[in-house]
Amino acid sequence: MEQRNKTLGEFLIEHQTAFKYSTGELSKLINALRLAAKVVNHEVNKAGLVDILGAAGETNIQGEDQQKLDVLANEKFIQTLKNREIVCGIGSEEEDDFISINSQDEQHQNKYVVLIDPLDGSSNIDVNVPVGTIFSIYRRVTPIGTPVTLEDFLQPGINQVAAGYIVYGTSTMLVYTTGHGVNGFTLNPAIGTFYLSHPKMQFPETGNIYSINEGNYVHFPQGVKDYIKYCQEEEDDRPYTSRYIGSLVSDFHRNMIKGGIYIYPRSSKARKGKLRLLYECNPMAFLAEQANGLASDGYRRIMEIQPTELHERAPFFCGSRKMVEKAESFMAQYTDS
Ligand code: P6P
Repeated sequence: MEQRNKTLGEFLIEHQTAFKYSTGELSKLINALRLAAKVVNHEVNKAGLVDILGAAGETNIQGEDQQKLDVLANEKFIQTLKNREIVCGIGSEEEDDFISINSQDEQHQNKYVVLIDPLDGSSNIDVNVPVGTIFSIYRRVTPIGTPVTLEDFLQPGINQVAAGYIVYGTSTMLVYTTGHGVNGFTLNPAIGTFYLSHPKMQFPETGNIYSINEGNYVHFPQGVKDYIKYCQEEEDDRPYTSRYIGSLVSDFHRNMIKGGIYIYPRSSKARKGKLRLLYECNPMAFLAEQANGLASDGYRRIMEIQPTELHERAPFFCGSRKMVEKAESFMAQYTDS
């Protein structure tokens, strides 16, 4: 029989025991995300054909116009996670507060909380640029059987038990980790099955791509300005190539395959940067470290930051190890930049 790629379902069964808390719950969780991903993928891919483009007329807590697909993706992921009776709480970029899921069943033993950015890069939707979903999974820290509290969500990234993203690009991929490396699965839309297409993904130790919105150059800290100039000098393997899609998941995914660094620093316009610590920086940092990369705020490991607010932001330097270390060396020259 010809050898074919493993399906996501087969992979989950094969690696069930590797998940240290597993009683099959992680598989149910990833399966819930897989189902929602297929539904959202279907909507994203037909966005141009039906009237779900354009803002939903509301703004989210971030003050950003909510695109209709944002709202739909948020509803799909929340509903699917609720239905699977594995999760006791959800924090979403599109929800002002966390959602507590209290089953009527007094044996309510759901142990996990999920933090999610249902559709990151959504401003790209109506210009047909890839967007993504980012998720981050923790075990609750408050007593099982009681309603979740904010404490269950404000955990440092080092406590994550799983994290990943779905990228709705030229092909739709689910990329995730449970702390045992990073694996990528590509959807065959004809049959609705994800196949293991990128086993053991790793950032090249260095690269020649830097991803940053240089339109904000004048507002950047001096350390970032110096690093950008370093990337542009004609020396050694430089100048590097500038690639910025404006969709974190897509820039991250390309950099993980080709080598590169993504930077969204703080600036005089955004004192803590733009990306959200809990449902963008931490899950991407978990993936980066599991793929031999690094993720910092320019000075310290992202996953060691103790969150204080559900929607707090953090500066983000992430990618190939040597490139992040080089950028940090420029930041270190200026204490208050
Ligand atoms: P800017 C999308 O809104 C996002 O959160 C990331 O996906 C993306 O990298 C970044 O913001 C783009 O922000 O300010 O450069 O348009």
